[in-house]
Amino acid sequence: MSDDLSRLTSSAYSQALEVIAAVEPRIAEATRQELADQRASLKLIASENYASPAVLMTMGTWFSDKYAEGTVGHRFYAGCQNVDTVESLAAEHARELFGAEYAYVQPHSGIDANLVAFWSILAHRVESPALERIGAKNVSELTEADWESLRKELGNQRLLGMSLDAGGHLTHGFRPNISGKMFHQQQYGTDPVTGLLDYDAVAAKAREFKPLVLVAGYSAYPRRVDFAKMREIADEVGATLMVDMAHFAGLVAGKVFTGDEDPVPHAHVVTTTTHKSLRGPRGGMVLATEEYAPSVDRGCPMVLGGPLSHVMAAKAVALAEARQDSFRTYAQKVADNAQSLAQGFLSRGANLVTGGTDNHLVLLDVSSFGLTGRQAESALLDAGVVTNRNSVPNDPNGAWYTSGVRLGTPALTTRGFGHDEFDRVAELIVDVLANTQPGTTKAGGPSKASYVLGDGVADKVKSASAEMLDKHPLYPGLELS
Ligand code: DSN
Repeated sequence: MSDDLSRLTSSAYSQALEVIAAVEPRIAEATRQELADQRASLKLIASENYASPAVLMTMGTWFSDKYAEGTVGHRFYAGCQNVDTVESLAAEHARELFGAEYAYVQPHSGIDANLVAFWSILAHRVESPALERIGAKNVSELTEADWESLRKELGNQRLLGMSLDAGGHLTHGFRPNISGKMFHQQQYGTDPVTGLLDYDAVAAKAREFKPLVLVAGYSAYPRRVDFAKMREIADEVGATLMVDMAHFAGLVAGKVFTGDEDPVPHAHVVTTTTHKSLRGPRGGMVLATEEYAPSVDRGCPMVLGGPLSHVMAAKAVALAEARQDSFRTYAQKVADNAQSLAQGFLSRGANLVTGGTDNHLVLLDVSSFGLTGRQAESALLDAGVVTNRNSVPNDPNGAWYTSGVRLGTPALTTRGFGHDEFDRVAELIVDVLANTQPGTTKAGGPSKASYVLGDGVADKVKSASAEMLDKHPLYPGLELS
């Protein structure tokens, strides 16, 4: 940020906090404290980032007060002309940034984006042909008996996605999620030896299961995916290829993932969040081919409540930022830094799922330290290192305690961390884990949650981190009065 912008941002936030404090001072205080805490910790949660002040400020306006159910030019409320401007601009930036035929920027989150995608695929692949068979143009023409048979068809579809412990997401057909209830689902995993996706095995499963929807994408798989191969598999079995690129959208936008690694030219429908590696506001988005556009466009009110117009405005700002050359430099650094982090662990004898990374995250298997993911996550937090525990393939500790810790580079790369800092981060993490012992339950048995962190380790790591964090301040120049 230039000095002028820093001064303006400092003054804007200081005054905004005064306005908030006049109503509920505890919220103003928590907001100040959140900035202080984020500034003072090593944020390694792979799905988090730091949005620019321009993106953050765009969310704090009166667009929040406007209802705008429907789509651009076709709203269920009057007075949506400015929301139309915002939504059209955000969609235009998204289409041009990703080279997509169609973009839908209303989803409030990644899960919402996936729900819109599921319903769009069902509407396009099941509902439309059923209407044709019945001889109706529109669902409003259906009789109750027609509805009954349509419901049976819609609710009798198959989805094949990556399993949660191989790195897939809850919404890719995992049982406790609605996606695992609304579809008959099966999951594909990774190779038990290499930990890598085995496309032949995915194809074999798809041939046997014949899904309507093949879901690709992940939230904890530290490797790139060949989407051209996934599309071949989908085409062979007549499935719609849906890619959830929430985690790596920034690497697609920044042209780190191109050709077969770019999902947009290969998938029928692509979903994403906007706040992870893409560094925008918290929200979701759907990209689609023209063929799927009309059914995605029905997302609100079919699946979603009224769009968050203030967040769509912030999406437009973030997408405009992502179209700048500097974003490509950032995205490449995110990937390079993940390599540095991975090498930092491997050179110190730690185990990584798949033996490394070629995206923005690493999955550290902490069982060699004698710890569960839960113990490791908690000990690291004591030392000011913010991570999240994560299952590893075939995890003996299940999804709650886990055996892994997931670490990503997008946030600290935004702060300006480079190779040396990420190597040092790996060293500090190994230091914490090597000095953490599993604790015991109240009854004296082995515990998967409690732990004992060696004396002085947290302070030593915090002070080593502080040196790096001070060198790369979060929101440089932003001073709250
Ligand atoms: N919560 C996101 C993540 O951490 O990957 C996905 O929902």
